Amino acid sequence: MTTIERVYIGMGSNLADPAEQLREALKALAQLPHTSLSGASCFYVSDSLLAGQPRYTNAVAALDTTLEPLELLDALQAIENDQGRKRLERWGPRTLDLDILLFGDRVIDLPRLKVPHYHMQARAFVLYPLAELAPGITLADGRKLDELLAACPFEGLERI
Ligand code: PH2
Ligand code: MG
Ligand code: MG
Repeated sequence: MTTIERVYIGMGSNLADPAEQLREALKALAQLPHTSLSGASCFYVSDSLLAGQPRYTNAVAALDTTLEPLELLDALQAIENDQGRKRLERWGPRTLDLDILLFGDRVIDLPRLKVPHYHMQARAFVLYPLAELAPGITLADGRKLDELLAACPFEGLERI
């Protein structure tokens, strides 16, 4: 039997009209095979974690998919590439970043993919949009979203 998994994708852009990049990416996510786009959060603007970069626009999307995690990762990287992502430096500015935050109840520890996404607990631009789509959720590793939110101030996020 094929399992349909609920997956949350963190989306970010800080180049070339970021909000438009996220809108384009949502259209591309909706076209993925064996996948439906089940929801999208509002868009949020915040300073980059790295000084000297343009501000980011971020959002979270919810997918229901029967793709396997690495198949989905390949598909997300293809969308990033289609939207002009250049992999020049780690954490460099980017037209589009699509990160698998949560993949059903799975904990994944592969060289290419760690889920739940590393550092998501400390990133308001991930936690607050995720909470719009999945309020009260418990992560696959047992952490509660509400507790992560309580430790991560909304400060610095601007909802657009
Ligand atoms: N992504 C980064 C570095 N800094 N800052 C914000 N506000 N949003 C991001 O998505 C982000 C960042 C590299 O992944
Ligand atoms: Mg990222
Ligand atoms: Mg990424």
